[in-house]
Amino acid sequence: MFEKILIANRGEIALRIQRACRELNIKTVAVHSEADADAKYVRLADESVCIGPAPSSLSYLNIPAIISAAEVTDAQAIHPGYGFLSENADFAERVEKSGFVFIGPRPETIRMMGDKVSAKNAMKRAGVPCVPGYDDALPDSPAEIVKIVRSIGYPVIIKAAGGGGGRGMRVVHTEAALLNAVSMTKAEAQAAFGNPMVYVEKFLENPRHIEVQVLADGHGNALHLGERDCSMQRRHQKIIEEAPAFGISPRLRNKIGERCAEACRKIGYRGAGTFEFLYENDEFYFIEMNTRVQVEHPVTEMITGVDIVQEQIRIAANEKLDLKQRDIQFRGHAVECRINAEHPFRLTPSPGRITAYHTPGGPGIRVDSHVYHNYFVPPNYDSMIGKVIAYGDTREQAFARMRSALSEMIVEGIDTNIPLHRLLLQDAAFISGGTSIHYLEQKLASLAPSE
Ligand code: MV4
Repeated sequence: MFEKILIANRGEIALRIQRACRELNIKTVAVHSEADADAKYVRLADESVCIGPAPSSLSYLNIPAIISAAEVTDAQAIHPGYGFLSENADFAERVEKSGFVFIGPRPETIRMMGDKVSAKNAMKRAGVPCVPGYDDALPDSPAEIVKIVRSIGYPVIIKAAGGGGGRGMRVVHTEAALLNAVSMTKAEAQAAFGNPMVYVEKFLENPRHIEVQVLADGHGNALHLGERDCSMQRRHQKIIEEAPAFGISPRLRNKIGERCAEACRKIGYRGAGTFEFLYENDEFYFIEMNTRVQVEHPVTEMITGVDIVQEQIRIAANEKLDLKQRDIQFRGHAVECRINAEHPFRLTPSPGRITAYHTPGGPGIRVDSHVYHNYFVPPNYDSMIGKVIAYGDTREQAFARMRSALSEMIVEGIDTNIPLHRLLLQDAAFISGGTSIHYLEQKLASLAPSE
């Protein structure tokens, strides 16, 4: 096992990774920007290195500074967390070329999943059900494009091969709008990702976003940890996630989960990973794979008892998975509310000083957050300041505990989305279960038409 790990991230996930390291008796190195010098996880780390000024491009995305920090502190491995450099294949490659272990998949795997066309083809070949569409990037010939899309049938969605997470997409309802939409998406893709390739899929009108968590070692062993429903989102930012997904039977869970685990074995996947699906009319359709730990990993940890971050570290240390699929029991229900420093309905960021802070507790409540009384939320980064996770024997109990937790929670001095969470936990359609990816945007529009 490693003796020292450098954590190339900030905020709650930096703290989460540190906790996993401490339990495994691994020393930690925190790297931080000038804006994060006073952060709790920086003080709690065994060592810390300032890697640059506040803007991410000069600090958390500064590859040479991070590798130098690993060199001067003699760390053996680098955990990238989520966001920032976590899915950057060039970073993973440079980490390994510099003699450190990258805690994540091989650089070639990250690169393959970063190209959404090659990711989809790999998964289709490996037996994972995909959204119907055309299996290649679109050709240049207008006549061929028209023919391809006629065979799929309208509506379709044009997506950038180098995109993902909702960036660079366009829905097309008619042939009249097709060629212009393709040109526009290509131009945007070139500008945003340096890659003009686009592909086309049947557009699913009202799906849910359900994802499957997997763990795979470098020795041919893979297992799934069930699914999460992440449909409660706006502008591609999830705000509530839960596990298991409402209405998925154990049989269906095991079927789709086993398809994902088998795909991991077939492509030689290593590390923790997430298969993202759209779910509509009782069918799963693969869209993308994430090669990092995700914000919402705690809901899976709560219902399986598996520490996903510790497993990532063990796998990176070349250990074999000691868990077998039959050891994984799904028990109870968990829900997570992401707490953001933003106006609850206008959704504008609200950085600043936290003048009063009280976190909830009690049975089944977990709070993953790096903030504290008098903490200053810097304006330079993502607005998420923490996560409240509620576990219960049933979905009803988990929701009741979440309501109680949200009623106890106090964050003053800045705006947060806690009032929105309180409202959603009382929402009849959400409570009934199975609301789609469009639900929150519709609800927000009906709540505050004037705002
Ligand atoms: C889709 C889709 C409908 N049909 N693909 C957006 C994020 C990116 N990961 C894929 N996305 C979508 N792909 C087909 N064929 C609708 C979305 C989508 C979405 C997906 C997941 C979560 C939120 C979303 C919000 C809007 C659109």
